[in-house]
Amino acid sequence: MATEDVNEALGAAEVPIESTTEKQPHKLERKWCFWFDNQSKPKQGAAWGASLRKASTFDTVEDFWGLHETIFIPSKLTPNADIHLFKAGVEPKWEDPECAHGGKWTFVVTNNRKQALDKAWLETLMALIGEQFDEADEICGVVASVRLKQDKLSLWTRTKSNEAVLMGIGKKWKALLDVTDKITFTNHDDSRRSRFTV
Ligand code: MGP
Repeated sequence: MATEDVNEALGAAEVPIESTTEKQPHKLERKWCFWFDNQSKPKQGAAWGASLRKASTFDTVEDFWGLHETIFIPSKLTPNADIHLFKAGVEPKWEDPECAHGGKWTFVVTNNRKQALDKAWLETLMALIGEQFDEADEICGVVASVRLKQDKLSLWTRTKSNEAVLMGIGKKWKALLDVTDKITFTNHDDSRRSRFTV
């Protein structure tokens, strides 16, 4: 699918899940949602979140692969778009009660950008839906942010203060990504505060 088609498809109604097999599907431990936010043409005066929308919910391995392979690949997006994979019932917003007291680990993609971004994204998705984190209950979801200067992935956590949980998640994620680059943690309160404009 071409980039324009992807963006158009994601901007339309809820993305239907095409059944990929007639065999008994493999149920995931929990339900997940893909979200999408294309801020490349923001409407003037629109509040943050105006273009954020839930794209698809799934709870089987087969549906995950069907969705991921057809559309949810970061390198196919235009700059200033975000794709999210969050637990069903959790919105990818600071305001969501599950996220409100948390923060995010961020991995900035520096080398070989698009390929590295897609690889890191897929590794992270598989680790999440495969429940590979010991602290899985403390994770809200992950965001891939496609930007002109540098793409990044952010793994959102429920807590901003439980150091043992945060370090467990951060170390595991870094090992899964198999990178030597530093990843950094920011709590959502700091993200809010550091962005005042007049
Ligand atoms: P961002 O997209 O998380 O940061 O937030 P990034 O990607 O470093 O910045 P960018 O300029 O490259 O996009 C960017 C801005 O979006 C924030 O400063 C807020 O104004 C707004 N924003 C982002 N998030 C995740 C939220 C949110 O959850 N709630 C609200 N109200 N605003 C948000």
